[in-house]
Amino acid sequence: MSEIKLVFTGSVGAGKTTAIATISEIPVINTDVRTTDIIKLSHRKEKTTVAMDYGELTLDDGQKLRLYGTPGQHRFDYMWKILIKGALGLIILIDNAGSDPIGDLARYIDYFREFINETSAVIGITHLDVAGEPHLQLYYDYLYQQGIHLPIIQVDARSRQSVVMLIQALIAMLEFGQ
Ligand SMILES: Nc1nc2c(ncn2[C@@H]2O[C@H](COP(=O)(O)OP(=O)(O)O)[C@@H](O)[C@H]2O)c(=O)[nH]1
Ligand SMILES: [Mg+2]
Repeated sequence: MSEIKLVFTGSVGAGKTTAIATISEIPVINTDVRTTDIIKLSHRKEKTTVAMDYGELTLDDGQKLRLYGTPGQHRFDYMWKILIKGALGLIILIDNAGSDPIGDLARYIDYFREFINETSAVIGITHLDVAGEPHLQLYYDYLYQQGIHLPIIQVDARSRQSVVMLIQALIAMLEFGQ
């Protein structure tokens, strides 16, 4: 049975931990701690991931997905390098309700540029139900300026169907060797 490692990364509060928990068929391993315990986060989150999330999902064809979530905060970015090793695909989640979502995307694209060029990635924009702006077109404009062609998909990390669609888009790209 083949196994595929996928990594979820993206801004704090975008929904990485939730997305993995929503689709995982095993109880997720997660290293969330209360934000007040580690840092005064000026954010609406009670908990944040300090090391990683881990879950698993078996597709209909028997392929097993190993799902890793990175901590969002840049102060833990040493974990990003560790988690991305051996990964076949990257899912970048961006919180559309954040203070600078396009800037967030820019930072993750910059950090993972080499990986994206060598393998594959999809971008999921969350919280569009609570923040309609910026429109997806602005994200496309940014990628276009960067000469990067990746799918950008609206996603709600709380919805299994929504997260599975995002993953299927990534798998399809892997199969086409993009
Ligand atoms: N309204 C709304 N809430 C979402 C969406 N996606 C995730 N959330 C919520 O956002 C919060 C932060 O998610 P979390 O998974 O901890 O983010 P992480 O920091 O990326 O791991 C949780 O309360 C989720 O239920 C979305 O599309 N819309
Ligand atoms: Mg998290």
